[in-house]
Amino acid sequence: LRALSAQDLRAHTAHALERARKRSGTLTDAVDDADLVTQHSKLMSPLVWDLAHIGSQEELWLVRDVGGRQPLRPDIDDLYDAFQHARADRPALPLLGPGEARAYVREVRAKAFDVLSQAPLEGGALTDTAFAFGMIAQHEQQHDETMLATHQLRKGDPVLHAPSPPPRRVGAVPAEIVVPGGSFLMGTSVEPWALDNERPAHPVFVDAFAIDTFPVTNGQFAAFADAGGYQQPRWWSEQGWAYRTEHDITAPRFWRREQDAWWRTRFGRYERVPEAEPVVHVSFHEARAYAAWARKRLPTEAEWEKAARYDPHTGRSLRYPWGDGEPTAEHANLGQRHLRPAEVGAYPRGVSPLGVHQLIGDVWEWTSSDFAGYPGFTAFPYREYSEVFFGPGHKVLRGGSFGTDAVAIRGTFRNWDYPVRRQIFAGFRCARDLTPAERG
Ligand code: AVJ
Ligand code: FE
Repeated sequence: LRALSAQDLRAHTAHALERARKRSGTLTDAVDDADLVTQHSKLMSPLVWDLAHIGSQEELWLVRDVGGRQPLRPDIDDLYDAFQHARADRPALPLLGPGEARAYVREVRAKAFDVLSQAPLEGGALTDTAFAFGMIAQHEQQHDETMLATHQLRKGDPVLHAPSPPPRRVGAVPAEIVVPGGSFLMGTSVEPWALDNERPAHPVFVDAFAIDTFPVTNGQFAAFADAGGYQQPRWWSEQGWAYRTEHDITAPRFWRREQDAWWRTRFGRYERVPEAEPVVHVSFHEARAYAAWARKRLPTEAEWEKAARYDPHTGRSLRYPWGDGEPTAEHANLGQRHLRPAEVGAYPRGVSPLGVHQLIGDVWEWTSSDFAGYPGFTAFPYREYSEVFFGPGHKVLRGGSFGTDAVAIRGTFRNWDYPVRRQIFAGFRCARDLTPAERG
């Protein structure tokens, strides 16, 4: 983006906004109006809330703040302010109906494009204006991923369709990769659309460690469940065990045991759990318990980022594991192109310089780190985007899932959630300290 002319940056921005809107349309047109206003889970908003919220944020940031235009619907600001109403309470609000919500987002978008046509975007400079458009494209895509998670929670026949992801295409590779000790540059100060919590770039020392080449698979996770892992407190943290017990959790969300096989529901389909795919819909607590059972641990956020970005030949940190170029269908399973994670080994071109696979796409990966600001963090555009979530209550997830659009993922991108959440497309990979012999 930094190398683009103003005209090209405008086109790139318009394309990102249009791609997001096309996806919002797919997710909301796939079901009828009654379904759009239904709350499919207490954890989620009705789809119609997400749709109008997307429009409301775009009105606030692009039409009013950047464009300095008159408000379209100041009367509904409060309804779509995520901090004013918990998800569980949103269905009871006097929300815009499906037709009104669709008309509203269309009107806002027309005004936003008008603002874009006049916006000063000199040479792709890292200006607040250029950032605001990128942030809005990411915001819509983030809510699209949330709406996709709502689809996974709804009952009924399949309404979303997509081709299968590619099969395993790599040959024999080691199960773990050793990441050398030393300092690397974490975060970014130059990525134009990076959010406040990814900034600034700063050196971090990481001790040598080993990380799994692939995310943990369903087959591996089933072995933990079948070995009684959910029944043995010794693998769980105290908090994790209390959560497991209170909710009587015995398998990943959406799994069911039938005689001697695991089955799952996936966007309205009922199918055998495929062994070679990364496990998805596990909480941080389950990920941590599996890692303990496997005599490993979760990686810290810094370890994950070093495994993903550090190039030992140059000492540089790359934008993505494969280099500085934008993600393509050959690099990673992103963007809801497929409605499932791909088998491990499906993306040889996505490998990091150190040899770690599928860090981007497929499943979000839980890390052991609490969400916190980097040294020198400054909230932007407002404290409520990231800063109010800093602290031990939220764990960081990295890498994006099959439901994350390319615009909303980077080697530096940080997601966060409560350690009990598992309706998101979250899995994990393990790491471990080196043995004295391995250290040499
Ligand atoms: C970064 C995914 C945790 O969905 O709550 C959406 C992104 N922020 N609207 C979320 C977000 C405001 C956020 N996550
Ligand atoms: Fe939002």
